[in-house]
Amino acid sequence: SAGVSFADTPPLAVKDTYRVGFAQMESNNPWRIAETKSFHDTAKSCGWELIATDAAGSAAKQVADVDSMIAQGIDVLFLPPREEKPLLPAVMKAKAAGIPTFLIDRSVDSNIAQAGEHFVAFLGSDFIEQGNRAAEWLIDNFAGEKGVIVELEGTTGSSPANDRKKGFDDRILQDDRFEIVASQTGDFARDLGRQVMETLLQAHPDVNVVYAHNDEMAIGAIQALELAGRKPGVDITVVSIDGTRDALQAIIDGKMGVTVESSPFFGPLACDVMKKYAAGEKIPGWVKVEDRVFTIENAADHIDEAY
Ligand code: GZL
Repeated sequence: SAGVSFADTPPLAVKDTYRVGFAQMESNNPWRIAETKSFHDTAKSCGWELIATDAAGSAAKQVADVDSMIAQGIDVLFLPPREEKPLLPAVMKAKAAGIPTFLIDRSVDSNIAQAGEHFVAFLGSDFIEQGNRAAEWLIDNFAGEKGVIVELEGTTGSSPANDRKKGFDDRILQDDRFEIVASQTGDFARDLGRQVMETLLQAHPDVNVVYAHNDEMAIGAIQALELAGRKPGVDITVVSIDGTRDALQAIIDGKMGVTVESSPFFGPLACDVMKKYAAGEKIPGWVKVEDRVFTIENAADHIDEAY
């Protein structure tokens, strides 16, 4: 959208310090931990009195955490909604309480809630584009005659899982060398990714490509493959998203082909956008984060900045 009309989203006064709600969904992987640290590291320089909660993977608890922040009184809410539909009540309650909300790293069901109306903006990557780029790398670099793909999906009902699936599937199926024989959620988690990969490997021993919606599941899949005597990077191609340290190391070790970056460092961007909004600047409904692609050509150059 062109920008936000302030009549629709609550105003935010320019202050020296802001009571800021940050309702994190979980802390079960390096990506989440890096994002939370980014907000804490930004708080002092941005004048935030940070009220941070962790919903331990429960959308319902994340909604309850937002409720309690509203009751405590916050000036602004930064919310990474775990799932597109269950977090809608949190967005609606914050708006009703006159609290400007910025969605961080994931979004909510856009049929129900829109930027500029129910929340100020979504700050995050283009997950469809990330899926496209993962598919494009595979199309350009897969040497086999036939690509038999197993897909490890992220958290069911989350915008990155929905859009990374859409972006990848739509693109890869344009190349008739490829077939997706199974697609199942590993909830963005390493151990579940490993378990799901073990099961799918039994059912599809001919698999020679794994597409994981995030590096944690990709690393879990690599563990499963090696336990089964397969050679990731040699007899099976692994394609992933995020850009964690372990993934960059797996690329350097020749076990993973590519990881499309999905940066977790939202603290500084959230500060910048919040201050612009308070100063009366128009904020686009989607503040898009640009991502890089990490392969054997550049993984070693970026591993020191990785999380
Ligand atoms: C992406 C973020 C995803 C990461 C996963 O913005 O929502 O959640 O890609 C994380 O690693 O679990």
